[in-house]
Amino acid sequence: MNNLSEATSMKAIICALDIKAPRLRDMNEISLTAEESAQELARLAETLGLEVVDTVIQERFSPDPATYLGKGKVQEIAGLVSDKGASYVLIDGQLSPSQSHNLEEALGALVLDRTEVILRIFAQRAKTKEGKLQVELATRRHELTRLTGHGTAMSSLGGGIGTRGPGEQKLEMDRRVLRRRISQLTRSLDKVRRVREGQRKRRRQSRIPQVSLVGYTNAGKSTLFRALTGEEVLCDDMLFATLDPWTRRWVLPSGMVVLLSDTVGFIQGLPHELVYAFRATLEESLEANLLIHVVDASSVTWIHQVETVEAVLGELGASDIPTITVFNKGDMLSEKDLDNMVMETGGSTLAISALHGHGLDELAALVEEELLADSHLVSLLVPYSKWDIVSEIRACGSILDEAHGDSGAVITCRLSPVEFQRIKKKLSG
Ligand SMILES: Nc1nc2c(ncn2[C@@H]2O[C@H](COP(=O)(O)OP(=O)(O)OP(=O)(O)O)[C@@H](O)[C@H]2O)c(=O)[nH]1
Ligand SMILES: [Mg+2]
Repeated sequence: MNNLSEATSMKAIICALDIKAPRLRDMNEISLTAEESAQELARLAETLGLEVVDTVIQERFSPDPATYLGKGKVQEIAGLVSDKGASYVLIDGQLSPSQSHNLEEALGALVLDRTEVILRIFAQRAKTKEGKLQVELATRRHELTRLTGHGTAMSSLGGGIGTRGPGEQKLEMDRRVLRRRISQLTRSLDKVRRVREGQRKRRRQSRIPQVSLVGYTNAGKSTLFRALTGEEVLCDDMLFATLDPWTRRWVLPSGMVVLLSDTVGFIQGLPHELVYAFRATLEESLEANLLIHVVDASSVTWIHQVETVEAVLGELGASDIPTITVFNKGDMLSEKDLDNMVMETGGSTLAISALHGHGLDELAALVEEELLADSHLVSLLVPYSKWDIVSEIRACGSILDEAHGDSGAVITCRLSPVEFQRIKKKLSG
């Protein structure tokens, strides 16, 4: 893989194909227009610290097997590269090793495809030990797939039939080194995860309901997390500001306590290597009683973003978790447009502005309603001598009425069957 430090400038040209054959448009059937997708790649480039100096979109029926873009287009871009002093050409698609190699030769610039751009952002942003290990694992796995490709392409370098040429021997060695590193990384990750497993167990035993924020990158998950928990997490107008998950207590206005998690955002074309490497972290965040799917209502591509998030959640086996959809950044839209969005989407849906703190009480009420969906209305006589039980009821249920007498109060509340049994036991014990 190329190294950022090899580049002489931070200028980049974005290139995309507008594929006309519907069958080849997009394997995931999520069809942003070529322009929208290229704009997103431009934002990814900026996140990486690059300056986008031009964008070239070519209409074709399918990618060129040798150079991805058409030969004439490649020449045109080579001219742009030298005119604009660009050191990078970013391709909004996935390149084969030979396409990547041929393009670099023809363009005289470092060529990165979408997967490589995203991997580099993750590498730049990972902070925790686990995050760093996961990113390196994803990167090495990606490199291994690339080497395998090169191997086939270069096997003709071998001396004769049945012998191995120097090129192939070197490749075999590179592959071995990569495989060794991959298994080392996997072992280190397992170790880190065993420690987390302990924390996770304790959390599960505490029986505090878990609520996770999910959504497309830059939708406003961390801003909402900060607004709800008061935790000073990084919120930034860049893609993938958050990589490592955070969990904090969120006390709802009613007194009910939940554990809220903020996590990494999704994006279309998220490299499989990354989903694989981050699987454990993601699955942990997604082991929730309830998801809050944060949608950037101000984005013109919000529908595609919702589809992407739902597809990744499906891939991670989290489709069945009850979900509240919040249309965030409501401050940037008219009330009418927001109402339409909420109405069209249906289900548990709400418009909010995390930045301005609008709609947060309504969100809390909706969260409580969802979490207590399987609860029953019950009455419990709580003696004043055991009054601390009332705060426990408040933390796991919802108190509707208190009727005070001489020695205690009758508490009318909503509790899940499990919590009801637990509280009843405490009262009689
Ligand atoms: N106008 C407006 N901007 C918002 C709102 N919520 C978040 N933002 C802005 O959107 C940008 C992204 O917010 P984040 O909270 O970092 O988004 P995120 O979903 O955590 O993004 P990643 O961690 O990168 O996936 C920031 O510039 C926020 O200030 C909102 O309600 N209104
Ligand atoms: Mg974030």
